[in-house]
Amino acid sequence: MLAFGSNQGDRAATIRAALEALDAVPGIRIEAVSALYETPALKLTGVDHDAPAYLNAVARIHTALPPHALLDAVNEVENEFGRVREERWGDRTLDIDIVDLDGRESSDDRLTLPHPRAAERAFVLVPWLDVDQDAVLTGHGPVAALAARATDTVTLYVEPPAQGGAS
Ligand code: A4P
Ligand code: MG
Repeated sequence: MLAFGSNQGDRAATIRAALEALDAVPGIRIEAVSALYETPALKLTGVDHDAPAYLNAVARIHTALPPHALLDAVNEVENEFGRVREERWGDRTLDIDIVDLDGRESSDDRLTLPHPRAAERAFVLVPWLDVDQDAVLTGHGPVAALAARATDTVTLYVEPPAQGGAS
């Protein structure tokens, strides 16, 4: 499962384009995508209602790539969409996290699986339920139970209609 977050620029278009770019990578197939959710920015200091809100979504993937090759691909797509790493948990055009890879548990200096902060984040757990109601987060239990416990707020995002068009 991959999680997408954006709070800068055209957030929905960026997430959609990132999904397409990942699906085009040999060895990665996007199998299912959640709805988009709008969520207040979580900073290291807590929820920041003054920062631009995020759109978050998750996607179920099938991949033939080993975990670090998948991380490389994900990082390339982040860079392609203008991500500049400044402040940790800072505003960004695109963040892609590997939430879970077939229940694998591992950790090194580049990659921790499952993602260490997924278990308490409604902005990951709620969209995850869209694509798999019975999902289980390795080491933490059913995603539905975790989502019920998470305290951050997520609101289903409905895209505004495109401007112009019919006259
Ligand atoms: N890394 C280790 N494990 C993983 C993994 N499972 N998936 C390493 C992806 N990356 C992983 O990430 C820092 C390093 O984590 C990478 O070099 C990678 O090798 P980063 O993307 O450079 O920096 P970051 O995202 O700012 O830091 P971090 O700690 O990954 O933050 P999070 O946990 O990703 O949180 N608020 C809302 N509402 N919605 C959001 O989506 N996202 C964040 C980022 C903060 N606040 C948010 C949201
Ligand atoms: Mg990250």
